[in-house]
Amino acid sequence: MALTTAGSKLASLNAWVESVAALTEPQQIHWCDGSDAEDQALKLLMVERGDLIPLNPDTHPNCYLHRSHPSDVARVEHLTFVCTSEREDAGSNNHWMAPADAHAKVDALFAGCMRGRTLYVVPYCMGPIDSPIARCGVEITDSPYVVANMRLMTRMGAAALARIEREGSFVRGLHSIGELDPDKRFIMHFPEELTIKSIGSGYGGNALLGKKCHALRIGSYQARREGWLAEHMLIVGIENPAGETHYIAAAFPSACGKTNLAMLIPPEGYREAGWKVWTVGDDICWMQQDDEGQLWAINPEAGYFGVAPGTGAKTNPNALAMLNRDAIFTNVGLTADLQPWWEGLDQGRPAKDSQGRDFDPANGPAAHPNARFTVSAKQCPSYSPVAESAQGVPLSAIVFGGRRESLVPLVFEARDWQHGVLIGAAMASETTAAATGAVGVVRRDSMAMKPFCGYNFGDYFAHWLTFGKDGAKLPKIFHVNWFRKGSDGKFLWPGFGDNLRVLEWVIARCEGKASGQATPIGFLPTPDDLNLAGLDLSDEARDVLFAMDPQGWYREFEAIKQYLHDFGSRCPQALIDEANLIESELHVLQPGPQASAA
Ligand code: OXD
Ligand code: MN
Repeated sequence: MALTTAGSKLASLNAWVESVAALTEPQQIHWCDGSDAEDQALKLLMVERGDLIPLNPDTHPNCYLHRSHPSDVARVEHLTFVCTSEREDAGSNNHWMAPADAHAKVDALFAGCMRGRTLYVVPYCMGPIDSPIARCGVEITDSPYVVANMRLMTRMGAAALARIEREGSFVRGLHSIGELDPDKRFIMHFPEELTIKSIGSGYGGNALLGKKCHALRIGSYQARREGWLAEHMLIVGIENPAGETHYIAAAFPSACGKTNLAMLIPPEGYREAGWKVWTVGDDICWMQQDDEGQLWAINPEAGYFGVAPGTGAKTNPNALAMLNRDAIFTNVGLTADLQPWWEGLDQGRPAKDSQGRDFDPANGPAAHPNARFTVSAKQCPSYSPVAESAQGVPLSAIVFGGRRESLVPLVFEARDWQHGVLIGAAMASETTAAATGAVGVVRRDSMAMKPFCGYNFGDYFAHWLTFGKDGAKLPKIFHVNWFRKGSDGKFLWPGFGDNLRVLEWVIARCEGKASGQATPIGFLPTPDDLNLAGLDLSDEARDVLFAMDPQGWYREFEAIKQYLHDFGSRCPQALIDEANLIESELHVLQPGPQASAA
């Protein structure tokens, strides 16, 4: 077995690579430098093996299609474990396995799994390479597809290795495609050891270990230990006509439009008036608090791993504009002239479906509902000029949101930080295709972190509360719902670019310039508080989107309290008290005998 490069100056890194090689028995080892030449060579190799299909060089230069195994198209939450010494530390929000058992289980699968294959050592940095908020890791993988994606999604290669050698510490991620067998698939996290072991899947969320595994599961654990926050949030800058930019971080569950919101194009009237939207990140946000309590945020990622279906000229023209060069597409359909195709794209026709069969609507959509694109963040036309800033961007607001067809109004604002943390903790949403399992079922998804928090949610809520120090210059917290449906089952709010109307109110509230009505669940705008000019909202939409239904919310708070109680003594009492207070205020508003009983 020959090292193709000299390894690193860090003995602990070399020793780890050697021990993994002894276990997995690769044919050769390649230390990735992240160069163009390396990337091109890997892509050539994958094309030769049939793992990548080059797309039309005229319309999509340097773009490729990858088709994954049909059983390997999404995250597998039931096979994802957080392996802390104490079960309680992982919490009921995670699947747990004792670390020794988990190591034994996966190491048996890793034994000899790279025979005949190349072991790639992928040093990467999550965040701008010179940012104090950034953290580094090394992924070992036997998948060149993973290497090519990691190069787009992280700062990968020589510069990251230099930082790792300087700092002497890094998160260890071991990945192998293994036998690509769903019965031998595990995504194991060992937060106490800053280690990840993932086998049996090549799907991004399971295999690009910098993303969900490091930046969220291990990252959230590191963040609690070190006093910061690692969140499943987009970061967007909204520039008003006066040239002032407010940064907003927003948490939505997977496949609820984070990428679209991060790249929003203002409606015509707003554009003419001079509003601009700047994309900092579309999925993950790491935040640190300064001495004044201000939260500063970076996007730890360097690219977008976005859901392709539904991305079109109306929903996300910025995304479309960045996808016509240097991109990797996974499980999309293909036109006859080798252009990528998915449902929601306004042009072209599919000739092949995501599995490479001749397209036949009887087989379902051409693109898999969780088909993805991977592309460098820099290709986004709205990429923020400060997205690479080492200190990050200062946050004015944090927005939580879910996919709720009933009850939840378009937008409301928390009274204070503690109430905001409760709003985040109580978040619920209908499930999507980003994870294997039933779609459309409402489940609680605190801060959109249910699949991603690397420790007990009770401790996580307590950690969030620690930022709410007296006098801290904290962002205001809001909740939005773009997905409310009317009696005809259709969405009541147009969404996409028009979401800026809601963000304008959010910013005006942060500046103390807009009014809101106090209700037990928080401050709500009236239709007059939002700029709805040029929108054709139905009477039902005007009634429902801005209303608070006390009876429905009373029932919701009973469920929220039950959910919090399920975390037992780890759930901070302050959140339970806050929920009790709101519930009693809602009780008073109930019609009939209940109200008089209050
Ligand atoms: C993602 C997800 O891929 O949340 O971002 O599943
Ligand atoms: Mn996500």
